[in-house]
Formats: sequence, C-alpha cells, structure tokens
Amino acid sequence: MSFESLWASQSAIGRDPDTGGYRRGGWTPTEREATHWFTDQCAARNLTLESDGIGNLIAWWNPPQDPAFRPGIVTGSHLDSVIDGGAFDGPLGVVSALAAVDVLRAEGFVPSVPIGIGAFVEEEGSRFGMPCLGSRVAAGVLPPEKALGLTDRAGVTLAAALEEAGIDPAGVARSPLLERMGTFVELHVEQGRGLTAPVGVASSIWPHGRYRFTFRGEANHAGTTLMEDRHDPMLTYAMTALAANKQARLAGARATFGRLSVEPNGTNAVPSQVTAWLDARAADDATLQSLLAAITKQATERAERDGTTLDVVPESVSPVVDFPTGLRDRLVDVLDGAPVLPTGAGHDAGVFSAAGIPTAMLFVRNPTGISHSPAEFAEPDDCLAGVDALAAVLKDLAT
Ligand code: HGY
Ligand code: MN
Ligand code: MN
Repeated sequence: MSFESLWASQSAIGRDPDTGGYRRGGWTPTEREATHWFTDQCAARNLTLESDGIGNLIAWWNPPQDPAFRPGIVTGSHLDSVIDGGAFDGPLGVVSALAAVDVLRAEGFVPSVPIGIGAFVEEEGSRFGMPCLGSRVAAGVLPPEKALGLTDRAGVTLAAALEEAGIDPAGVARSPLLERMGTFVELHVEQGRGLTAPVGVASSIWPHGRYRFTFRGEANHAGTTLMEDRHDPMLTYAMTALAANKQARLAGARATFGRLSVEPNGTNAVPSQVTAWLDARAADDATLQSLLAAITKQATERAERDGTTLDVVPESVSPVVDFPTGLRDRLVDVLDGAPVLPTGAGHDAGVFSAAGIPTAMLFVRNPTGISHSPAEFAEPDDCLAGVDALAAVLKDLAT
C-alpha cells in the first residue's frame, strides 16, 4: 500500500469538519477508532501484535529464523492528538513506520533482528493532563496506581476510561512490552521552523514542564464592588501571563498559558478562583528552573498587591533528553549527512531514552513550523523522503 493511500485511510478519523483539527483524546471513541485502524493494518501485514495493560501497542515483524524473538528495533509514535490538533503530530510516525516496513518487504529485505511498530497512548496528555502517559507507565516512571487515579475534565478516572475502552485496569502494571525494545527510533513531523532539509535527526529534547497556577480571590458583584475593594484573581492571573511572556523572552525560553478555568465563570461577578496551566520550556534545566522561579516570584508579589492567594503545583516536569550521540551519528551517516537539531517538543522517544533505551528521532520538514493546530502541514514529497529515510535507518539497524 502506498504511503498516500495509507495516510488517506486514517486521516478522516477524529477530524473536526468545521475546524479541520483533530480530536483524538486518549481512549476516546475517535482515538480508539484510530487504534483499530492501526491494528487492522498490522494484521494485514501479519505483524504479531503485543499490547500492555494501558493500551500501548507494538506489532512485530519477527524474522523467520528468529524463534527466540530477541529484542529488536522498534519504530513508531502516537495516534492521539491535542485538542483540535494537526494531522501529522503522531500519526506521521505511525503511518511512516508501516510504509517503511512495506518498502523493506517489497525489496526483499529480511531483518536479522525483529522490527516492531509501536503506537503509544495519550502522548499529548490532552485528556488526563500527563504528557507521554502511556510510555511513562510502560517505562515504569509513572506508577500504575498514580496513572489510574488521573481524571479528565469530566472527572472520569483513567481506570474508568480504560474499562469503557474494554481494557482491564488491573493489567496496568509495568509491562514487559519494552523488554524487547532494544532500540527505538521515532519519526515525527518537525514542530518548529528549524529544519530546512526534508529530513533531520534530533540531538535533544528541551526540558519542559506543566505547572498548575491556582489564584484565589473574593467573589463579588461586578457592578457594585469598587475597583479598589476587589480581590480579583483574574487580575493576578492576567499580570502573571504578561510576566511569563516577558520572562520567557528574556531567557530565550517558552512560556504558554493555553488553558484556563474560572470559578464561577459568571459574566457579572468577580471570580472567586482562576486556575491556569503554564507550559514552560527552556534549552536547559537550569534556565527552566530560573524561569519558573521568576514567574512565580512576580505572580506572588502581584497576589499580595491584589489581596489574592496563589499556589503553584508542578503537574509534570521532564528534564532535558540528550539522545545518544553514537546512534544519532549513525543515523546521520545512513542519511548522508542529514542536519541535526534540537526540539522544544516532548515525545515518547524522550521517555524511552531517559529510561535507558538507545533512542533516536527523525524529523520531517514542516514548511511553516506550525503545530498543535489544524494548520499543521508537511509536503507529500517530504513525507515520502521521511519514509525512505526511516526504511534506510531500519535496514541499517536491523542488519
Ligand atoms: O507538548 C509536546 O511537547 C508534545 O507535542 N507532546
Ligand atoms: Mn504534540
Ligand atoms: Mn507528537
């Protein structure tokens, strides 16, 4: 099956007809439909499907002469999306993996070690708030009981969501799934404007974290309460958002408040509470820490002036990931000198690398650099170049 037809066979799943964006939250019906598309494609290729208790999947191409099913080379990515996300973030890595296996088989290649295609659940954390939820549980860095207790915005626990998806929550333990992951290579659409060639190789993933800022004030009447008598948490939040933007610019870092919850969220009442989630990232751990400290300091000072209170809770923090240089350089050689670049986006590859699994990433050019948006795009020729690059890398690693 050609890349184009493979791509087309999944690209309508979870796509919002109005915005063109994708809504494939972890274990929701649309994400399950995408997962079933994946398992059908694996079955059509006689790949041996393995799943762990949370729904991560690896489908194996076991070489005929290898009854021991030794550790192999896994490639893949995720099928879930951010809310109203783009078409390529995640699915490009999974579709390219299937297409790369097709290319290798078409030329008669037989791997000397198994090749696995992986799809890891809830990488975006868009439903349960924990990025790389599936790969963190698989790698044993997120305790199953903590994962199962996570709730989505409707208050549904992960345990309940799994049951609804037909997965027994009792199975969510550190899975043997990764025991055969000898090496992991993730192909992903580039999510910035740093890649000017069709394909690049990742050097590192920036440290990044998600922090919940809760501003508490005093609910009051919007019309009768004098401005000087208010304790308005929205004001403290607003100043914090401006401070975050300024501090990030000064530090050459990134700070985003993209999600907000206002209580009681009335038009004619000063709010009692504003909860805001900060996504902060920087080129190194020290800069990330100092960025957080600077933002928190200014927010706290403003809260004192407004007579409001603030507490800041880190929900997830991922230290810098430097991919092993030997494997990185091997991919650069296989690809005749592909450019090497860091990324400010988190990936399952970062979790596996941090867990000690030799890991590398391939990036496919994104002409506008826009991502986590319906406007996310990659040229068909660059996608095909990505498939060829991945096939060449798999062939090299599995020989
Ligand atoms: O948010 C990220 O960095 C990634 O897209 N999950
Ligand atoms: Mn993403
Ligand atoms: Mn992604």
